[in-house]
Amino acid sequence: ISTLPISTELIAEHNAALMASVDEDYDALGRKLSRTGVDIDVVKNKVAEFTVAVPSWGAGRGGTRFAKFPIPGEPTNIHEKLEDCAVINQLSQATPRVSPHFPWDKVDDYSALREEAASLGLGFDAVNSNTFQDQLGQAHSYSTGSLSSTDAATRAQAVEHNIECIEIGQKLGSTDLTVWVGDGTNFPGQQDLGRSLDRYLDSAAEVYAALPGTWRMLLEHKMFEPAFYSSVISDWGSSILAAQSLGDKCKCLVDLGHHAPNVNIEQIVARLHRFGKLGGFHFNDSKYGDDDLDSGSINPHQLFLVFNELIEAELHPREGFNPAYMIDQSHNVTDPIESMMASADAILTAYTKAILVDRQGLTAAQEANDTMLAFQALRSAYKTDTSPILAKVRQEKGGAIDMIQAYRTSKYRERKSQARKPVGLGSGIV
Ligand code: AOS
Ligand code: ZN
Ligand code: ZN
Repeated sequence: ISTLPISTELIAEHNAALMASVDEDYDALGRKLSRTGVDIDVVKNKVAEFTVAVPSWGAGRGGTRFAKFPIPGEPTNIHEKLEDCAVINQLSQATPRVSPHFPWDKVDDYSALREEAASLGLGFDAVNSNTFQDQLGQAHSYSTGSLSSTDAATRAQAVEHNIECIEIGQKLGSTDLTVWVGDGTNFPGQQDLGRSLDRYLDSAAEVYAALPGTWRMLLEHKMFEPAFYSSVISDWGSSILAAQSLGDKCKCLVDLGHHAPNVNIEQIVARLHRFGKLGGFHFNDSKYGDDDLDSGSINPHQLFLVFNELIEAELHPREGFNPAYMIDQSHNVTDPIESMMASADAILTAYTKAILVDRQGLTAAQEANDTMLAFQALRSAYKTDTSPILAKVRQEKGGAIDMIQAYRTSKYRERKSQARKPVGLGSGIV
């Protein structure tokens, strides 16, 4: 039995009021695209198949190490988070999977949780382990690192936690384990840079050995934070070397915010794909560092260029090309449901524009070294307003044409603020 949180009548009524203008814009765009030989319905059908996962922790208000400002009606446990994720999926029709984080989302009965998610129209995506903070009652502190700690008992505990995450994931129907560690140093000389990677690789190999048949291990690199001098898996170079030494089932995950400003992330994407190691994404945007701002809010063009490489990768697949797409953002000043709906829209927009690139024209211009025409092939796709395609996709799948407006009309958050207990204050690390 389905228990969807937003009334389907409300969505239908909302769409009915906007349908005529969407049709008009869709038809106009269709005529424009047909002049260059593009069938808008083909594009629409491709976009309708694209989905991106949302993180369970993204449903709560994020925060910084300085403050967190909770909102009334914020979810406080995995059940409430799933319900909020169901709203995002119901209105966007683009986010049918949730990525859980342990021990944050720990429950007693995971088969029941899987059923609960299914009744909300959701499944589970990659499982995330957490060895970057200590939990109450934990035997060994991660203050010396986790998979790379100099302390053998701490490393063993981190390995065991990752294996437990795989076991939980199996019950939830996941097939990927995402491993991001905060391991690193704050002072030159604090640790030996070579030997800490040795220890990481040895521990990671133990986790890798526990992967069930079809499972993948996704290594997420990050330049800095919480470690401010050196991080063990700091960049895509460390990540791909680790993934190559661990084995075929180990791939790299690119979180867009985990690079130095101005780094050419789309080229990293192309490189990882070239060596069959592109495993997944955490979408967000950044201005300075790991800001976890909403996808496409700062640099939508970069997002488009990343998707341009993904389309290239799709057309020239390497073995095992099947990236796990996920949003990973910190919603510090917005309603997380609204942010994730808007982000799903930004991600699908970048994807749609990348589909519109005239691939033959682009390749011909590249072969002929016609720089301007090659650039224009990308530019003219990027300039296209694809919103009528996205609105139509949502409407046809049962979502809302204007997600934010429909969400506000539903008064979902107001209702939850009556029903849910208030969230405590404190730093909301994400
Ligand atoms: C941390 O910076 C990473 O983005 C990870 O993906 C992390 O596990 C996630 O943000 C939850 O804290
Ligand atoms: Zn991330
Ligand atoms: Zn991050």
